[in-house]
Amino acid sequence: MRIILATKNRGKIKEINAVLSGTGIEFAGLDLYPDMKDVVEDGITFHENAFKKARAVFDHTGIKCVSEDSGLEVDALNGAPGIYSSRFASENASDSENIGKLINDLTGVPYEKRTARFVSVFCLYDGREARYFEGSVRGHIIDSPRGTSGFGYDPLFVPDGYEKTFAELGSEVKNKISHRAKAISGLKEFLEKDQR
Ligand code: ITT
Repeated sequence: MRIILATKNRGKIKEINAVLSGTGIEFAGLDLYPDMKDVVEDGITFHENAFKKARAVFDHTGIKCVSEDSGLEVDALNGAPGIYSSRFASENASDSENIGKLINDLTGVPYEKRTARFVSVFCLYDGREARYFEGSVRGHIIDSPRGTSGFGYDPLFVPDGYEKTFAELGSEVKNKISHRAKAISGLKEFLEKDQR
């Protein structure tokens, strides 16, 4: 089964491959298509942006593909940064710049009101039909980064039921309980049935 994974985010690629390891399902990266241009993510939902990425890669390669759009929704910020998570501080912001802005925007908000959720939406597109697989995980945003594993906002996010951040818990725990792991489990089930 040849499916292209339509993402340039190395953190995502690593996690997706780790969750799929041992299943026999393997996605090919975009490495073979260095001329693939960045996709403009101007949709207003995770679903729309996931579809835009999958369609652009399908149009370029002609091969079935899977994309993912994800982000962090913070309740005290009315759901921000949401679909703007990767460019929260500025258009080409680094993870640490985004973390800095989030800490700043939540200054003075008490722990019990710092609730948030990570959301992941995968889109599988074969040129005719798009299918979506979603997952989310709730937790709290702390006021200074802790831990070095993972990527993005992981050093600030403490998932419900734990006292450590995703960046402290490490990939073994994160890849069992994360928004991405949950979304992939639906995708995996679908692909396994599809193969039979
Ligand atoms: P692609 O579009 O190429 O897939 P991207 O990084 O631009 O890569 P998104 O538009 O989906 O991907 O943005 C997702 C952002 O949400 C990501 O850059 C992080 O800032 C944040 N995010 C998503 N999942 C996360 C996770 O598991 N841990 C920490 N931060 C996460």
